[in-house]
Amino acid sequence: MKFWDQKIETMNRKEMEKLQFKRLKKAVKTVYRDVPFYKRKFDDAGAHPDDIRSLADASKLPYTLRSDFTDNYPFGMFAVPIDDIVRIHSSSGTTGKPKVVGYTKHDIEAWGDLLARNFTMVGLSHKDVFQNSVNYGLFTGGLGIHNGIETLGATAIPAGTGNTLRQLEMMVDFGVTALHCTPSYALYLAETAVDNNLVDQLKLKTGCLGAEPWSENMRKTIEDMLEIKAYDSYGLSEMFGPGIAFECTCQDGMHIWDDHFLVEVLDENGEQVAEGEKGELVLTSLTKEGLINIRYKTGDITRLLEPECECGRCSTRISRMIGRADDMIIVRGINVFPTQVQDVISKIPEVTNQFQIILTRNSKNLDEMTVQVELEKDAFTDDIIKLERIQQRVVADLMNVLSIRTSVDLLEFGSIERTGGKAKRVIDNRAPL
Ligand code: ADP
Ligand code: K
Ligand code: ZN
Repeated sequence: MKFWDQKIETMNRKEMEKLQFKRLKKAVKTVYRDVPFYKRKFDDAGAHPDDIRSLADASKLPYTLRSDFTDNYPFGMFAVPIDDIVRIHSSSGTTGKPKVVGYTKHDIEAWGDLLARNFTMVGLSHKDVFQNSVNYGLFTGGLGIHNGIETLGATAIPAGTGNTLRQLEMMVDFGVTALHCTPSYALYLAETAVDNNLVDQLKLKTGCLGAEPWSENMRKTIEDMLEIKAYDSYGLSEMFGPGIAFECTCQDGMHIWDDHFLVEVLDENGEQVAEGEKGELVLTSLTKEGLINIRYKTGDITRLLEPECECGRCSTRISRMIGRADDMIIVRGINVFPTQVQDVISKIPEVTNQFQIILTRNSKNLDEMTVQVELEKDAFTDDIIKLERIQQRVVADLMNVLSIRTSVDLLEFGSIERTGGKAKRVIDNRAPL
């Protein structure tokens, strides 16, 4: 099967926009009527549901921010009474306080359906045995993906995180063909599989990896080590969780689903960017009941791509995430995204893809950036000259891309902590000025 929902996935622009407009009007009316927070927000901005006379009128509505979730903690953003909420999740809290999200029965079904659509897009079906190696707590990647696997009709293995060797043994014993986890954990699984000579025994063919930024080179490394195809999966709790945007088998950008979301990619002035340009992803929920977000500023930076795709789907398309706005660090006035560091080191064979950025301030109050990287096992040597050469290469390549001088620490293989959750890449020890 090529499509899960062919009609929607291949709907032409005009018809899709008609559907979006109908859903947008309903969503805006609902939040204005049922969510005091939105009533206030709209009133303050001089916006009213009656102003929405076309899809483009969405730009008259105020943005919703992450801080709105903390300000209305825990349930103040919900659009239905708690009686109608059948499940609560919360953001993993990578940055700041967690955001609490709620789902009606219909939301859970719609989310499962959306994930089944994505899984079908990368060639999965009810025949697959699908291991979900993320945390099953409040994090949406656990139960959320699980629900999608069951909706698809594949066999769900709720592996959770931890005990990596045991996870691999399970994959061998159960004949696991598909895996969901973070890219950094996939890399760790791959390292462990290679170390234990397990790769040949795996039946794994597809990885759905997401929840944190990763690079094209990291994809290649994971694909080569595990002998699989790996696809980028993007989502955020505020909009359901995973499944909002997903790569197809073309592996050239993600499809983002216009029937569920009004998609904007905005520049600093709040204008929609041209195709190929980057901006912040701003999303409006069109189908949700429990929690309806109007023009939610995701903080995630992406590039808007041309909508045509060889796979035949007609959705809006975006590039992999370049970074999140609040991940960006400013070092001596220069903007640095951790993904840029990942890109650089993934091209250097002697070091692994694991890294950590340590920020400090020197006695002259200037920022210092140290990048800790790990030597590959087979690059380990007592030869100081050789080690220095590797270190200098990392410094030089980082300098080329970032335009700032960094110190580089070469660590022994395995020194940087591998977790099943999102990797912590930046440690900012700079005292406030
Ligand atoms: P938190 O903000 O606490 O991490 P979530 O667990 O809801 O909350 O994570 C959502 C965020 O994770 C997104 O806003 C985005 O920054 C990041 N993310 C999710 N999937 C991807 C992906 N495929 N690529 C890059 N970043 C991603
Ligand atoms: K995150
Ligand atoms: Zn496609």
